[in-house]
Amino acid sequence: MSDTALRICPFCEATCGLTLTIDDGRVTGARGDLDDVFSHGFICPKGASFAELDNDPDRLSAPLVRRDGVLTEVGWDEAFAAAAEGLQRVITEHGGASVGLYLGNPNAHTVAGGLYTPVLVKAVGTRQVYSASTLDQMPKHVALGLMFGSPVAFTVPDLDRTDYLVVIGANPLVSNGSLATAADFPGKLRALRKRGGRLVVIDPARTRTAALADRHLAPRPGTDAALLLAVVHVLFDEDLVDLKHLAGHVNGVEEVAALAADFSPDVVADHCGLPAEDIRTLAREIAAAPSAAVYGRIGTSTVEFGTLGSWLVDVVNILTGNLDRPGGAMFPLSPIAPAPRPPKPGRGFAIGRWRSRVSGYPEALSEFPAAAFAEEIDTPGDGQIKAVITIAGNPVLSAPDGDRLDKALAGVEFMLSVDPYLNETTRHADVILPPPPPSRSAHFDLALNALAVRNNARYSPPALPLDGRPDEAEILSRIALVFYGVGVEGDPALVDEQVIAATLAKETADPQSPVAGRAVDELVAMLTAGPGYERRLDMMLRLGAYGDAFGTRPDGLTLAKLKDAPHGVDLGPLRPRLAEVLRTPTGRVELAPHQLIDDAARLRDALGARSDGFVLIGRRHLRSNNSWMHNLPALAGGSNRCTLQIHPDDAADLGLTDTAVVKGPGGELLAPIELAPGMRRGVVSLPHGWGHDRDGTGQRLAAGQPGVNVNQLNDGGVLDPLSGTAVLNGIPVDIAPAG
Ligand SMILES: Nc1nc2c(c(=O)[nH]1)N[C@H]1C(S)=C(S)[C@@H](COP(=O)(O)OP(=O)(O)OC[C@H]3O[C@@H](n4cnc5c(=O)[nH]c(N)nc54)[C@H](O)[C@@H]3O)O[C@H]1N2
Ligand SMILES: Nc1nc2c(c(=O)[nH]1)N[C@H]1C(S)=C(S)[C@@H](COP(=O)(O)OP(=O)(O)OC[C@H]3O[C@@H](n4cnc5c(=O)[nH]c(N)nc54)[C@H](O)[C@@H]3O)O[C@H]1N2
Ligand code: SF4
Ligand SMILES: [Mo]
Repeated sequence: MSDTALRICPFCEATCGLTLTIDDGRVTGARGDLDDVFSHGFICPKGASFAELDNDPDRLSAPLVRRDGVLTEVGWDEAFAAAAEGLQRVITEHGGASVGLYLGNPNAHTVAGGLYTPVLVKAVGTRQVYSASTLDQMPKHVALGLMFGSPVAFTVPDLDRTDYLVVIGANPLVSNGSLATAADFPGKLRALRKRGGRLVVIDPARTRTAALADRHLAPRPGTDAALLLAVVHVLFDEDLVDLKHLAGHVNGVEEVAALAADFSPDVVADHCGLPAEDIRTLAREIAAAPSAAVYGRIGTSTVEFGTLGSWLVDVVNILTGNLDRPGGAMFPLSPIAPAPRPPKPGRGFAIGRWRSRVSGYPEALSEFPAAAFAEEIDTPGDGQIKAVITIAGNPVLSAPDGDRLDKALAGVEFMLSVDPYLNETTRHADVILPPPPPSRSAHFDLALNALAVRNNARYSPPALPLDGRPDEAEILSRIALVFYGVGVEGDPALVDEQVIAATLAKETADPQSPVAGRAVDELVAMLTAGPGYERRLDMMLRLGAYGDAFGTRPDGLTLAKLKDAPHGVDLGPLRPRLAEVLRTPTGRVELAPHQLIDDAARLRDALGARSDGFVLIGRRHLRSNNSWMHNLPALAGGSNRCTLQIHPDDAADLGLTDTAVVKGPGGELLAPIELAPGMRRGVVSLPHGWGHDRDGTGQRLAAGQPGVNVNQLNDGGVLDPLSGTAVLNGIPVDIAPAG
């Protein structure tokens, strides 16, 4: 007899509810949960492959420890002891500051990543912290921090209600949405058009999302900031600025007007490769729409002017009065966001509080650029990284110049990876601690609920028992205990109880907290009796915006209530809440932070400096997920291939028939071409996450169709200066026929 279990899908930001089929203690199928309050049955090919991923025979089921140079399966006690010994050795000799950490993307999709990596980073006490954020959304964090005083004050397009949506540099029909958590993004875009709304897509490639749009503008890559600044120019020039409810809450409008004065559509048209009239029409339509939202993602973020572009997305939303109102760009309210306090000025936001050792890059959100990880490992001197910990990441493929990082990692004194796969990065580890498969982990969206286009709360307990292995919460807690000085054999519950005690002490002492003045012991005793992560989630929910405030609001949320609602709790449409979110010292939106105004000088210089060579961009595929899902039969093959997409006329001009040599600033590679009539002339695309041809990895299917590592074309020398984010889109390349 089959059984079923509900499980939120952790493979992308859409957070679809899945119904898993379970036979004989293993997952055998997955379909969309029709009753899920958020996803209503939507599913994509990756979610549908949950069983294959869960049961992948190449997934590590036991820890690996390097013995005489060879990674060898050992028991958990031995592996933890080896991890502790290796780390301790380096800490004793070089100090905790010599430990470098790299945190990869799936940390945003696991309970362990959300709750324990912050504890671990603090316990290690190093400034050598790197993550996929500087290959992704760091520009947005910096822009939000400077504008709103909080780097996590994300807005999302109010997809269900907007009349006019501009998607710039995103392809949600394939990615299923990012920094905008919306299960069934495709359905929501169709619904928008059906109710008479309009969709504009700005992308150098005619993507599936662009094909759905009322209008597709195909600019030259890397020019979104100039394009958006020209939109701002038109808004001022044609007297279309209308702050509406935001009037009186925004500083710096004149400074933005002054900046935009130099960037008329006619001035930027050549740089952007678009007719000036198209830019004017866009600005007029955004201003005229009853409600509108501009939504930008990777193509606006991982580019030379990433922070400027990410900022200007919100500048347009603000100048047209579309920030923080239904149908516009709104701030979600996560169930674990602290209960709102009365508005008060914040301390503001700073970047560059310290700088990296080798290239002097400024920190952003206490991280250095992922593109600088290798140089901090392989450059000798004081402060050099001597030990590396990677958690859920594969920077050898995901960051620029993986060959250099590959060599650097081979030379560190000790490396620990927490990862289910032996891959291009983890193959260098001395110890690999594999987390259990997703069916044996609990799920709660700590990060993504704060980006949801409709407020909701859902919890999935583990669908299957752990079978004697530690979960990832325990793995990360035990590593933290090494740095606490307690030792790896300590009680991992210590970590949770310490966080709980510290959080509740702070809350009860805060006169604005819903638990002000109460006894910490009393509150601790009220928490659920489950594992530590459940106790922490219960605490966060109860202190949160919808929480029961530990009994004060009996109708409020607790973890027990979520467990009683396995399809989730709908918390309603987004509602205006700018005042709660603002943390600037002035208590107003800072539309013109000086760092951004100053950085625009680079943009001015770029306008005159265009070259006519080819530029490279990236793309994603519905059946691929960064570097780590190329090992599943259901997802591999077909159109999911690592090809160089190029316009047929460009291919003909170059005499390309099958394979091209592509040369970039960081190296060259051979790739099969794929004719793509939807690609802008002069632009080519290669997907990332491929290049599975290195020795000593353990993903057999992926190794059989390795593809090439696009990031080897990139030397990582060009970063968005404010955020330290690598330029991954808009890279100059030379292309020629192979042979
Ligand atoms: N199926 C699938 N889903 C995924 C992932 C995956 O690998 N596979 N990855 C997940 C992750 S980690 C993330 S961060 C999200 C990303 O989510 P998205 O940002 O929606 O993903 P992309 O498909 O990379 O879309 C970026 C688009 O920007 C375009 N572009 C490139 N350069 C420029 C430019 O200069 N200007 C403009 N306007 N457009 C440009 C590209 O052509 C591309 O269509 O997707 C997530 N979802
Ligand atoms: N050229 C180019 N490069 C890019 C991009 C691009 O668009 N173009 N996109 C960038 C973006 S947006 C991102 S987010 C990065 C991603 O960069 P990374 O996060 O470095 O790479 P991933 O391929 O996502 O690797 C995820 C790793 O997590 C492991 N993993 C999966 N599930 C779990 C789990 O539950 N626990 C643990 N501990 N590990 C797990 C996988 O085995 C894999 O090793 O790539 C970036 N690189
Ligand atoms: S869209 Fe994302 S969350 Fe939904 S099933 Fe697919 S991978 Fe999972
Ligand atoms: Mo990402």
